[in-house]
Amino acid sequence: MSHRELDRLRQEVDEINEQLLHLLNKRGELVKEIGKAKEAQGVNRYDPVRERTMLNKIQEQNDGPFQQSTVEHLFKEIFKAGLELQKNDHRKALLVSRKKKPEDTVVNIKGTKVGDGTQQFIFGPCAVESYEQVTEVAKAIKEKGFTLLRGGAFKPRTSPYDFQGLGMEGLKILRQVADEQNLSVISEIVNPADVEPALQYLDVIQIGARNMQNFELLKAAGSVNKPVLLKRGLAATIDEFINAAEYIMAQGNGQIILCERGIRTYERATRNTLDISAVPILKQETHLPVFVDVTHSTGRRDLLLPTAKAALAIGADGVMAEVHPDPAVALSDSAQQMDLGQFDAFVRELLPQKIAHKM
Ligand SMILES: [Mn+2]
Repeated sequence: MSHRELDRLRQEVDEINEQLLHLLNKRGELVKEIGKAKEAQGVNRYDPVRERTMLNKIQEQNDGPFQQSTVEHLFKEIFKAGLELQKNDHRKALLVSRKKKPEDTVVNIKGTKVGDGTQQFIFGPCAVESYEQVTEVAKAIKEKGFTLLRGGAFKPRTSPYDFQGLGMEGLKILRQVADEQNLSVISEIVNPADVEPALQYLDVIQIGARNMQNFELLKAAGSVNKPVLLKRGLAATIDEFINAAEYIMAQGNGQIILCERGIRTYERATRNTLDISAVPILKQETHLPVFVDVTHSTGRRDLLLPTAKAALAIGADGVMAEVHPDPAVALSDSAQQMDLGQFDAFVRELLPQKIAHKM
């Protein structure tokens, strides 16, 4: 075969590649159309009967040189790619998705910007116990130059006999202390009816892990103009987590911070298993800022620092950890809260540049 002949054949192959590409994309467009029509009718996208009919027809018409099994394999791949297109199209519809909005969402909490590339921190006791207890922690937070104070007033506990929190009284204490120390308040709300009355005390509404799929609560938080910190459920997949955020945003409130707080696995060395890879996945899939709660994911004081380092290294927008003046007598989570000395050491180790800067 002459060089010229080979060139000619290669050119023909190139042309066929081009035609195939064109046809594949044309098929893709049609499949997307079908996907939309099916969605409108509420019909399942994948239809194995239809796929079998298509394959049979193709194989009937196949006169080589490819074997039937090869043809089947090639077309199965094409079908799969079409199904993926439909799925991507569906995902595109989510308001919280990167596909919908490529730019990062920045949540502004009274001047503290979460999600703009700077690292932010939320500290405070597990539960609000008294004005004095919250003040002590708040002063330590302020002294280190942080601005976000957490504290639980409504505590959904595993056991109904455990401390349930001070309720609205606890929120009032948080507000008073935060105003005195010039901090912002983050606290959990558990009842949709409490969202409105709590607004005057809160700067960020927290929706806890046990309520991640409390859809009425998500809707209530979504219909007010206040940032929301949404924690991942203890047995929730990333997809379920993203859809929970979508519930909030679908009501009009897009000021959402996602918080990875560990998931339940068979591992018992930690209270939960910190799903650290969820952070970059959530950052890729959504435009929302992502926090890591190192206290509840590990349940161990000795792991707070290494997991916080990991969280920041992997791209989290911030870290949340619990601090109590005297964890030994704390009414909840006494095993994993830091005391004020440990809090000092934690910040010094985690953010040496911050402390150096202050000196
Ligand atoms: Mn706690």
